[in-house]
Amino acid sequence: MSDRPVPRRPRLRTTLTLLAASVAAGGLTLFVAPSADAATTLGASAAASGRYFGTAVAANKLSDSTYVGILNREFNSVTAENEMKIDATEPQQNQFTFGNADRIVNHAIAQGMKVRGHTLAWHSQQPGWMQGMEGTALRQAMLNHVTRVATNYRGKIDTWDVVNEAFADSGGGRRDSNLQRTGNDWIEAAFRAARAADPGAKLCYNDYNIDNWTWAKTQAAYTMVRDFKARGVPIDCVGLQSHFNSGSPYPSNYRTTLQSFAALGVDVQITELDIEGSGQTQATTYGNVVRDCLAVARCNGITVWGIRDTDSWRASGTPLLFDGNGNKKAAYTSTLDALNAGGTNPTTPPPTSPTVSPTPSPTGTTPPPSGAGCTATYTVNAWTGGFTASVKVTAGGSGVNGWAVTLTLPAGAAVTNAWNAQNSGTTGAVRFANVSYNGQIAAGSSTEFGFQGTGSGPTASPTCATS
Ligand code: 9MR
Repeated sequence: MSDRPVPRRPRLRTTLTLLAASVAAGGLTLFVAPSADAATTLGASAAASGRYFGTAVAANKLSDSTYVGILNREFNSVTAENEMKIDATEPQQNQFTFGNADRIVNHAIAQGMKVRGHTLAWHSQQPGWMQGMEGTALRQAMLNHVTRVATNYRGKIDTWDVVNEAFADSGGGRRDSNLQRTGNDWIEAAFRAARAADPGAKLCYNDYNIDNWTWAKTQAAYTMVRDFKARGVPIDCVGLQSHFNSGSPYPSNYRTTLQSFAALGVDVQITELDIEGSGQTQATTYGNVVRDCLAVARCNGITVWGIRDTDSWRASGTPLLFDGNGNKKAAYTSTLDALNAGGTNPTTPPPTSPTVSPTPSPTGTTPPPSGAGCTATYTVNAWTGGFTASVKVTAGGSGVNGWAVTLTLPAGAAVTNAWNAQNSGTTGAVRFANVSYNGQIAAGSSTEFGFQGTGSGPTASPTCATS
């Protein structure tokens, strides 16, 4: 041994020194290159280029240890497969249930994963009470739903699919639905309500069969997004579901579609990816999809629609990355290799500030109390014929045990429903009193309530009184 000229240990030190110097110089690309240093999970590999790799999750599978093991190891974003849909979160009108959605959100937060919210307004999976509604009543119920659910999850959702699947499968027009029949502006009204409720979340339009650039449905969605951007409707991203099969195959112009949407000034995300097939053919298509996303700076996340083939809504098409036993398929390896090969880094700007009409408030403020009393401020999100208002009640230096805010509505306006407060009257000077659980406010602290109405929103200053 003593005659060996180059011992191993100094060589290792040299390597470590070079690595440290590279990191210090910001040379993280070293770890993206396909080498022994490449990331070994989908999430970590996507994160190396500033993206996420997510999956749809079903709450009832969070007790399956194989499922959770893969989820926690491989993914850094989740979408509730069904638990945040309208029928799940508002089964009876104005009665909200978040139990199953919370199980998914809480799991994701504990694991440091992002959450894609899916979905606030959709013609499908409506609860029975909503299916039977039309017109103004439905428009208001939809906006109330958007406001309440987005408010409930404010601060926890990275991106909301605000509106899902609003275009017809052929012909390039809107899909007929009870929501569409409330007026063509229902989509932008939903986006405005979502922005007002959770200004920090990115807001997406999400659809299937908008992958092929030459298809009329793709062009229809593109034209809507271009119009929204031109008119200041608050939209941040487009979700391409990308359910690929023989009837709707991966198109060779997919990258063009991603680039074209991105050029409008929105992020693009692949939101429900699954590719029916098997073996190397399927693997190659997965790799192509990932390479297309990585080639587009604003394609900042990919979500597959389930973990194992047996978890899929189309299980017989074996469209996912893991087999029924949780083993990695060739499609997994191809996906990871494509992620590890790297791509452009995303240049995602923060969400634009809320664009609502009329200009967001706080509109009126009562004078600050000197040591006692309360103050109120509010913001309004209005559309033609209706509005929602969010009111913040702040206690003065002595704290309060009960409060009431009075807001005067303009002529013709009327309150249709309120949350976290009880209203007396619906027109003119309307009084909103605390409910049982939010009457007590500690000194300097705040609570919030909201209401929805027809006509124009309030513009006058509110008054706040203790009781
Ligand atoms: O995967 C979901 C499945 O469990 C439900 O039965 C189905 C009901 O509509 O919805 C599936 O998810 C859909 C998603 O919400 C929207 N895009 C199409 C997805 C597959 O149908």
